[in-house]
Amino acid sequence: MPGRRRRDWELPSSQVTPKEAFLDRRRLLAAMIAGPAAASGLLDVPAGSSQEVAADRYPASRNPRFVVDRPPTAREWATSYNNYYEFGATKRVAAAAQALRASPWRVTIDGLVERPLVLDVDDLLRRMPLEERIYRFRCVEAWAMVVPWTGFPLRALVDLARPLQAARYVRMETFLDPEVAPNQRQPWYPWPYVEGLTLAEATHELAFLATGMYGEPLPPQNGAPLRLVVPWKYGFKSIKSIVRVTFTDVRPRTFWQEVVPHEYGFWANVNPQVPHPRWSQAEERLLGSGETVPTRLFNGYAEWVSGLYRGLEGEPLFM
Ligand SMILES: Nc1nc2c(c(=O)[nH]1)N[C@H]1C(S)=C(S)[C@@H](COP(=O)(O)O)O[C@H]1N2
Ligand SMILES: [Mo]
Repeated sequence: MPGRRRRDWELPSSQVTPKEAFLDRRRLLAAMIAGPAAASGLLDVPAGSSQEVAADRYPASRNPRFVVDRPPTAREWATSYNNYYEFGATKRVAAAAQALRASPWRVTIDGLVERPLVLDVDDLLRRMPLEERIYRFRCVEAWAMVVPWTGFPLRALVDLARPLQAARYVRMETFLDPEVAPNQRQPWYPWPYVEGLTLAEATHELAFLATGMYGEPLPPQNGAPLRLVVPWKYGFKSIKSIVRVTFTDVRPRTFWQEVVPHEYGFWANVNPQVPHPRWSQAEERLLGSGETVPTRLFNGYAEWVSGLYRGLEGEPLFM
């Protein structure tokens, strides 16, 4: 939170050696149960205590590399004006989303990897170097916000997964449970929600897996317990409540691509000069203040990410 003091047991992120923190795969794996046992139903995640263990990781130290020239959006706005179609097609889904139980929660890592894994999300985040990053966020519907996310780089998960040479894409999937999310009974949507990145995007330092926001664990409506945040892309790429991460050599067909292929593509990078077929993307409305401001190329992250797209100019990079 703005102005909060770092607790003395929290290391500033500059003091955390990424190698030590991310790549201690053996120790992490020792505490987790690997693929085959879990797949055959032998995984036994202890219930109860894990939620509290994870909660004491908040707030995490802010990484000063990731700041924004606007104040964070009021928490009340960011947590009550949401897109989460599993719980309804309006922005007021927070109440319905309370049905989501974020613990225990397992994430399957499979596909083109050295060894498939099933991870308990509390185990995972206890071992990841949680940090806070303030990012811009831009929905394709032309509203925007600034959010202090807590989480860890997606790259750390990729390193853990050890993708094979042939892997070129990372496909991510949201939970599927119509008992919890009644809108998943609507057959005209291709449930579960799916999103994807190239491996180059997924290992870019801005690609972030959020487990919290505003110094606390993620509320259900914002994608608890684990959601993607890719701030240079339209918000629909930032898939919520992830249960599966698959490494593949095939470009994933994403949820919104399936629903409206002529409006939403795979890349979905923010560009004020490329209008949506039904509206301009030149400006955006800030949640909370309601102020209208110009949209920026790659949502203000062009210096960071434009290198990712060299040689891909023939692709529809901005839809
Ligand atoms: N599973 C899932 N993930 C999702 C969505 C969704 O409907 N279902 N909506 C997306 C869209 S369109 C946006 S703008 C962001 C909204 O995130 P927020 O509610 O945290 O602002 O979530 C994205 N991730
Ligand atoms: Mo969105």
